[in-house]
Amino acid sequence: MTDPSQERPSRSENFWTARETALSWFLTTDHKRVAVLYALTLIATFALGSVGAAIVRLELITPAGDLVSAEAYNRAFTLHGIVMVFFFLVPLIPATLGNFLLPLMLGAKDLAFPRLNLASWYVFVIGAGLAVAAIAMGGLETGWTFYTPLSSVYADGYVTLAILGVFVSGFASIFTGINFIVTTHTLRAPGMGWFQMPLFVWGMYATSLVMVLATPVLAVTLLLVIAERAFGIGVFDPAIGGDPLLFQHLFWFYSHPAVYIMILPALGVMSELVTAGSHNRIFGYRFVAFSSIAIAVLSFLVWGHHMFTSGQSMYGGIVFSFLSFLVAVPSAVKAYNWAATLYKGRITLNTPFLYALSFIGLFVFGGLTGLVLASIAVDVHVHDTYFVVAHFHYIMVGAAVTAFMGGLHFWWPKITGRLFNESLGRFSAVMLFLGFNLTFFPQFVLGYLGMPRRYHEYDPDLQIWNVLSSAGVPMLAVGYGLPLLYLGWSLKIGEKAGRNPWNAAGLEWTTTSPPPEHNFPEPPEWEGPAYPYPVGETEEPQVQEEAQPKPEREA
Ligand code: HEM
Ligand SMILES: [Cu+2]
Repeated sequence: MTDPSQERPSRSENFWTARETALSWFLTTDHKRVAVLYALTLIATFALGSVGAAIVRLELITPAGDLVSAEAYNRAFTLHGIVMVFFFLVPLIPATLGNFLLPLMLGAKDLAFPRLNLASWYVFVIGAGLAVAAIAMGGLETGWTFYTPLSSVYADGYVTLAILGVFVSGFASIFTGINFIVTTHTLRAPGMGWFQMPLFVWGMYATSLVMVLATPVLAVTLLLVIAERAFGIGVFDPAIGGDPLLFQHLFWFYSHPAVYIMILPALGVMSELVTAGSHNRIFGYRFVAFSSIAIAVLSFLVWGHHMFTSGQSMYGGIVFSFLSFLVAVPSAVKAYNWAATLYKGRITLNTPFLYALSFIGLFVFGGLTGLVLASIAVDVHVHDTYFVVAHFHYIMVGAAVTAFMGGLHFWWPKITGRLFNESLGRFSAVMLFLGFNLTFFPQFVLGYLGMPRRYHEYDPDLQIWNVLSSAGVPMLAVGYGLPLLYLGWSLKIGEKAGRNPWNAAGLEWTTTSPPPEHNFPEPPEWEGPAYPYPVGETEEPQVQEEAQPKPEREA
C-alpha cells in the first residue's frame, strides 16, 4: 500500500500497485492489466503447444515410429497446431503489446471499451479451456485445419469440443478488433492526425480490420462442422449431399487472412524497433502505413493458393498464384523502407535491435519461400511436405514470435519500470536466431526431398536432416526460456528505468515507467510529425531515482 500521507497518490502509484487485491485484477478495466492477464495466459498456452512440438520432434529423431503410436502422433501435432495458432499466435501481439500500447501511443486514458476488453480475455480463457478440456480428455487427430470429411465423419476424438473452443475464442479476436478500431478513430490525442500515428498503431489497425472481417467466416464454418457432426445436416459430407471442398474454401478464406493477423502486428513492432534502434525517422512513412492496409486487403484474395492440388480450375489457380505474388509488393515496400531507415541511422546493437535484425532476415527468407510455394508448378511438387512446414514456421515463429520478443524487450522498461540484463538479452537473441535456423532450415531440404508432413515414420535416408532439425530444439528452448528468467529477475533486481531509456520517440515514452493507472498525469498533445528523431540525445537517460513526471517533451 502507498503512504496515505502522500499528497498526490495517483502520481506515484503505477498501474501495478494502484490496487492490490486479486479481485482488482480479475475485474480490472485497465488495458495495461488486461495485457498482463493475456500475457500470463499466453505463456501457459505456449508451454502446452511446445509439449506437442517436442513430442513430434522427439518421435522424428528416428525413422521408425517408435516413441508414440501413429494415433498419438496425430494427436500431438494436432494439439501443437491448434494451441499454437488459435490460442497463442493469433492473440500474441494484439492482446499483449497492442492492448498495453495502443492507448499509450495515442495519448488516451484507456481503450474505447474497457469492459469489452476485459470480456475478451474471459471469452478467450473460456475458449482455451474448452480446447484444453478436449485435449485432456484424449485429444483429436484432425490437424489444426479440421479438414472435412475427416473432421466431420471419420474422426473419433473430441472434435466438437475443440471446435467449440476455437469458435468461442474467435469472439475474443472480434472484441479486440472492434475495440482497437474505435479507439484509433476516436481517442487520438489532440494534434495526432492519422499520419502522425506510430506505425505500430497502423499495424494494429490493419490487423483489427482483418480480425473483424475474417473471424466470423471461421466461426460460421466451424458451426457448420458441428451441425454436421451433431445433427447430420449435410454441408460437407458428400454422402449426405455436402461438399468437402466447400470446407477448404471457407476455412482458408479465414485462415489465410489469419496469417496476417499473426504477421501484421509483427511488422508494426518492427517499424518501431527499426526507427528507435537507428535513431532515425522512418523512411517513407506513408508507404509503410498504407502497405499494412494493402496487405490486409490482399490477404482476402489469395486463399486459393492452399488449394492448387485440390482440383480447382486451372484459371482459378493462375489468378490465385498471381494475387499471391502481389502480396510480396507491399511486404517488400516495408523491407526496403526499413533498410533505407537503417541507412544513415545511428545504430545501437542492443537486444531489441538484434531481434529486429533477425526478424528481417527470417521474414525475408520466409516470404521468398512463400513465393516459391505460390508458383503452381513447384507447389504441386512440395505440397503437404516439410517445405510447407518450414515456410510457415519461418513466418509464424521466425518472424512473428521474434518480433514479439524484440517488442517485449523494447517496451519492458516501460511496462515494468525495470531494465533487464543486456548481455543475457543479446545472448538469448543470438541463440534464438541460431536455434531457429537449425530447427527449421533442414525442413526445407526434407520437404524438397519429399518428406510429407504429418507422418511419424519416414525413409531412413532422411534421418540426418531430421536429427539436425531436432537438435535445434534445445537451442530454441534456451532462446525462449532464458528471457523468461532474466526478465523475471529484473523485476526484483533490475535497475530502475527512466521514462525513456532508449531515447525513443512516441507518447508512450513521455509518461512514467511503469505508467500510472490512467496513463498520463495530464492529457497529452502531439505536435509535428511522427518519429521526431533524434530524441533527447543530450540528457543522461538511463537511471532515474523515482519515476516522477517531468514536463512533457523535453527534446
Ligand atoms: C508460435 C509458434 C508455432 C506455431 C504457430 C506453430 C504452428 C504449427 C502448425 C500450424 C503446424 C501444422 C500442424 C498440422 O499439420 O496440423 C505445425 C507443425 C509442426 N511444428 Fe509448429 N508451430 C510453432 C512452433 C513450433 C516450434 C517451436 C517447433 C519446434 C520444436 C515446432 C515444430 C513443428 C513440427 C516438427 C511440425 C510438423 C508436424 C508434422 O507435420 O508432423 N513448431 N506447427
Ligand atoms: Cu495462404
